Amino acid sequence: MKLHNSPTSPFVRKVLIAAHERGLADQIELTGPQTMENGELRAENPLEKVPALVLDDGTALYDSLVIVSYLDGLGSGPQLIPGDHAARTTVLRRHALADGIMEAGVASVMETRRPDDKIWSDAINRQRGKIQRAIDALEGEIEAMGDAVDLSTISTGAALGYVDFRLGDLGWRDGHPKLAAWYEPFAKRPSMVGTTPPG
Ligand SMILES: N[C@@H](CCC(=O)N[C@@H](CS)C(=O)NCC(=O)O)C(=O)O
Repeated sequence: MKLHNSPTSPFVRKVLIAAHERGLADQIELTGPQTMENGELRAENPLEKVPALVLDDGTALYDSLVIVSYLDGLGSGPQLIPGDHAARTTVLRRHALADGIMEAGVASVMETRRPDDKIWSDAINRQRGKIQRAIDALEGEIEAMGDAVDLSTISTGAALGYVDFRLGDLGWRDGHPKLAAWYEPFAKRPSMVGTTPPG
């Protein structure tokens, strides 16, 4: 399998953490970010976004949730998306919170990369507000998430890792002691350590 990737994308990291947890990391060949520039990614994912996983038969899978769902049916290790309807809905809802942090985080970082006279601080603050409210919500959920390794906790790890990487000034640990206490050991899992964005 070939994964169109970027070393800094939190969505790619979500997929790679899932691959590690399912024992599949060594079956995935990373393309490197150049396929975002040279047209290869666009040819395989019309949305031109990473991650996109290209299977050995040429089928391309996107986006990150679909790829994690695919990996969940391969390999071994903890089941990432429960089969039970109620449990699956809860995991997907919590995944949506974490995914929303990633989306808003990436959007706010992209906004800062515009030419100075085109940066719109209201847009940045709107995205930061989403991140802060989602982190507040996760503070209320994290005890129930416990030490599970599933789509919701993997995504939460990837999202908080991205906030540390790009938005450290948010100081997300302040006022979120339960989430901070959960993240500390989770961030030491080999799947997290092995997928840390370049410093
Ligand atoms: N919903 C998508 C989001 C993926 C995404 O936004 N990827 C970003 C990198 S972090 C990207 O490829 N951006 C390029 C673009 O939007 O043109 C997923 O979960 O895979």
